[in-house]
Parts: sequence; C-alpha cells; structure tokens
Amino acid sequence: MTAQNMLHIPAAPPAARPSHDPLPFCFVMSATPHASSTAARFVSVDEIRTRFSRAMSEMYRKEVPQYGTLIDLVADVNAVALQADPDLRQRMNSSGELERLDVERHGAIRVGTAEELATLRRLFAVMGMEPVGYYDLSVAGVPVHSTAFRPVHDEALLANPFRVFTSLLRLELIADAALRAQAAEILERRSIFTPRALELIAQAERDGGLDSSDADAFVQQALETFRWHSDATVDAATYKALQQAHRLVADVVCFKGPHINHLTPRTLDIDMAQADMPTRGMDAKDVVEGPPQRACPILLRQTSFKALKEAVRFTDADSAGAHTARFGEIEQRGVALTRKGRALYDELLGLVRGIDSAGSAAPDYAHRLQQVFTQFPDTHEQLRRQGLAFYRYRLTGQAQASLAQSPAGADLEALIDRGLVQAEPITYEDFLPVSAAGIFQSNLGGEEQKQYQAHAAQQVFESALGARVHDEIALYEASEQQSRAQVLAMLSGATA
Ligand code: OOG
Ligand code: NI
Repeated sequence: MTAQNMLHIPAAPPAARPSHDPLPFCFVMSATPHASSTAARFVSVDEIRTRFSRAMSEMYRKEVPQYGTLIDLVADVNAVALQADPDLRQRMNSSGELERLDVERHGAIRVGTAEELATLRRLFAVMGMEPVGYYDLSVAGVPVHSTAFRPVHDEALLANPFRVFTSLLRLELIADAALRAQAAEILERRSIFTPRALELIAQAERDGGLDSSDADAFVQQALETFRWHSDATVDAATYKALQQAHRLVADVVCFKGPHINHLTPRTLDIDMAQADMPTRGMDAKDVVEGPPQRACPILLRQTSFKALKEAVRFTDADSAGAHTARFGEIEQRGVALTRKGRALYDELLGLVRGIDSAGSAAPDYAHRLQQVFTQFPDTHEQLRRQGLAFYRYRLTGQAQASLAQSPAGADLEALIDRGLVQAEPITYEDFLPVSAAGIFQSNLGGEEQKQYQAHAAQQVFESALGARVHDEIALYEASEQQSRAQVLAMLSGATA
C-alpha cells in the first residue's frame, strides 16, 4: 500500500464566508452517491461532468475541425514531453494527474442576462461545478465580468477537472442608451435552455441527483445550450450596430444561445505546441499569455489559434454575413501561488506590460518577460520555503518503514529533510484576468481596444449569479493545510 492510499484525505470544505453574507452558497450536490437505497441509483456528479465534457468535446470537434487537430497535436507533444522527462512523468503519476491529463480541458461561454447566469449556475451544479473566482475584464477593454465553474474538491478535480470560464456581458458599458435598451430587449426574448433541461435541473435539485439514463438525457439537453447556430436572431443592421458598440456585444446578443467559443486541452510543453501549430496549418496567436517559460511552471500559460470567420444568416431574407468568435486554445498549468506569490507575479507582469502600451504585442515582449521574471524564485524548494506557492504534503514510502521503528517529531521541515515527507506542487486550477483579456482580444477579429470607465463589480456579479463565488486562494490554502495536518497526524501515531 502506498502512503497516498493510506491517507484517505476527506474533501476540503468550501472556504468559509462571513455570516452577514446575504447570498447563500451555491447549491452543491454530494460528489459521492448517497448511502440510502433511493439515492444509490444516482450516478456521481463527477460522472455526469465527465460525460458532459466528453460530449462537448465531440460536438466542438465536429463544429470546429481545427480543434480536433489541436487535440492531436497536444497528445503528441505530451507524449514527447513525458518521455523526455521521467521525473515529470513520475511526479504526475504520483499526484494522480497523469490519468486526468487526456480528459482535461476547459471551455468558455458568454451570457447576456442575470437570469441566464443564475440558471447556468444551477446547470453546472448538477455536474459538481461551482463558481470560483471573480474576473473583471473591463479594465482590459472587454465589457464583461466572469467566473469559472469548476469542481472544488481535490478528488473531484482528479476525477475530471473540467472548467467553464463564464462571462456576463455588462450592458451598462454600452454608451448609446437606445442601443443598450435594444440589446436588453433582444436578450429578454430568448430562452437559452431547453424546457427538458430545466426540468432535469429541477429534478436533480429536488431528488439530490440523477440516475444514469436521466444523466444522459441531461447531458444531451445541456449540450443544446452551447451549440453553434449560424442563424442570427437579428437583422444585418442590428448586428452591425451592436458590433460597432463592441464585437463581443454582437457575439452575445445576436444569437440563440451562448455557443461554446473554445475548448482548451492541457499541454505539458506549450512552447513546443506553439511552435508546432503553424506546421499543422493553424494560425497561432503571436505570444503565449502568462508567465514566461521556467524550470518550475507557475500558474497558467495559454495560447490559441485565431478565431475562424464563419458564415451566418441574418433575419432579413437575403442577408448573409460572417461572424468571428470561435477558436481553439491550449494551456500549460503550473503550481498555484499564495497571495504573496500572486502579488509578486502581478507586480512583475505589470512591470513588463507597463513599459509599452502595446502590451504583449510589443516585439521584444517575450524577452523582457523572461528578464523581469528572473526575480521570481525558480526552484520548488525556494517557492515553498518563501511561501510563494502551495504544496501538498505526503508521506514517502520510506516513512512507513521508519515509522514502525521510531515515531517522528512534528517539524515538517525536518521531516522533509529526513526524506519522510514530500511536498508536491498543487496545480493551479483557475484563470488569469490579464491573460484572459489577451485571449479575448486576439480572438474577436480586428483590433478591438475600447476604454471603459468601469471598476470591478463583484457584488453586482454575485447578485446576478445568485451566489457568492469561492475565493480560489482559500481553496488552495485549505488543501495544503489539510494535507499538512493529515501527515502530521499520521506521523504522531494518531489514527487518521
Ligand atoms: C474567454 C476568454 C478567457 C481563458 O482561458 O483565459 C479564457 C472568452 O473568450 O470567452 O477562456
Ligand atoms: Ni480559455
């Protein structure tokens, strides 16, 4: 038996919120089937999420064939990376991430109204996905604010970490009052969920889960919300007017639903994947967003192929046009940073981007990024000891043997030095606002740079959502803390 499966670490509770909080936590269904006989027939929320993520991937592969090419490229790059780096393979294997790698991906959608967002929250809850983090993108000239729906417990993340970056349009940022009213009115008229999807969500909430065939029906019905429709719901003139307000406004308002706009597999070597994209006929974005290449990857690095121009039809009989929204993206994930680590990341990134208003479009951007980030420690030992990144503690195989002979003390550092405990980086499961803005910008087609006098409006977002979002850093803190307590309890001979 390995130290890992001896530990049986229970799920971390969601981060606590102040009690004066007017909004409830989002409704969460149990990640494991209930013990009662009626509930035993339910499939786990992890299983529903896995089926849904697979179905989305199949649908998107048909809708955007280049996404299939990207999946193949990433599979090849990952195989090469694992072969070239046996330590990486070993680390990913011991953390359980090797198995999740092939199923791992995130997607993104954009909605127009509070009601749409609140219903999405309920839909994602059926699959064990909860809103994590608040991202204000208005600062980067994109009139939305966002959260990511994702699993929050360690075991659920290992089972399938599928995430959906979800943005709510901030109509109040459209300057022209008449156009704003028109957009709101168009959005009011649409219903983005099928009646059967709504019934199944209500059923899952009422009964506490879905059985296998209802889960399949739910996945099929939910898929309808995210499907691409080439028939716009407006005439060509309305599309054009909304597009002039911001291309994103047209994308959100003029269609039947929030089509999935990209899906993103996880690669182990984003630089290799980026270099390979053109050789497979993909028009890659110029720079990789996020931190530079490092020995110890931190947070998240992302790049994409540019959005495709797709034919659409407007409601005026003979009016055909084109819309640019859907693309493919790849990501490389590194260790999650503490608040201190994140502050350093933001500071260094600000230094690089602040120099030049062209931001990441400046010609020597990659070089300057690399230079400035030499100030960010790049060994796991330093990152951990300086409190910059999060780690999960485990007993090593050696610990079991030594434990039988002599009990150990409670000094974690000493235990690590003696080789009884190992610290393994906790993967960053979230997104980065500056990077997300870069991904938005590069995929709207054209040079979309608008200035908004807006500020973060997390409370407005949460009241639209009908729930508070989790603080992502608190989730990592809880995971680290729990693994530390568990290891120390094991070593002091207490039963875990
Ligand atoms: C979302 C862009 C953000 C990411 O990976 O940072 C995103 C969008 O374009 O709707 O997906
Ligand atoms: Ni993305």
